[in-house]
Amino acid sequence: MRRGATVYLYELAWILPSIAIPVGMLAALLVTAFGAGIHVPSVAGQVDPTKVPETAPFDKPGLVQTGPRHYEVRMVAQIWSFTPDEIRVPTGSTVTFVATSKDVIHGLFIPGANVNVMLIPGQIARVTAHFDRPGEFFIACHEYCGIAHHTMGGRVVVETRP
Ligand SMILES: [Cu+2]
Repeated sequence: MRRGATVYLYELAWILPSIAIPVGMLAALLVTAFGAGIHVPSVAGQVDPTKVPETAPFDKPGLVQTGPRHYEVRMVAQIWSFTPDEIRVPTGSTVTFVATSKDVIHGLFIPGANVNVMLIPGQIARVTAHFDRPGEFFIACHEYCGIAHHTMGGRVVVETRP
């Protein structure tokens, strides 16, 4: 093979994957986002962060039953606690967390329950989890929010109820 042709083949061997890989990634993104409907938990609305205690549904934080084995938690995060910080639901519950922050950026992370969102002042986060087995799930703030960040937590207690 002539030298010029070899260089051309090497170049082609690099150029083709460098086009194919991003195109493949874009295709995977489009298929999962629009085909499979997979999205990151997104912003579910806005709230004035200085008026959280007066604004529904955060004026009455807590657990609300919305249907058989369906619950909604209206949750407010502030330095350095969650309100409410303990939630009790029966096994097999579907729980939607509607949460925001009153002050700085916090996180809402429940390991083992597929809950992982940022709580940004002014934004409402909405995320749904299923609790199919009894036990205790730790609620953690996983965005560093100040000197007592490590003490900011809570728990979801999934109880066996008839
Ligand atoms: Cu925090």
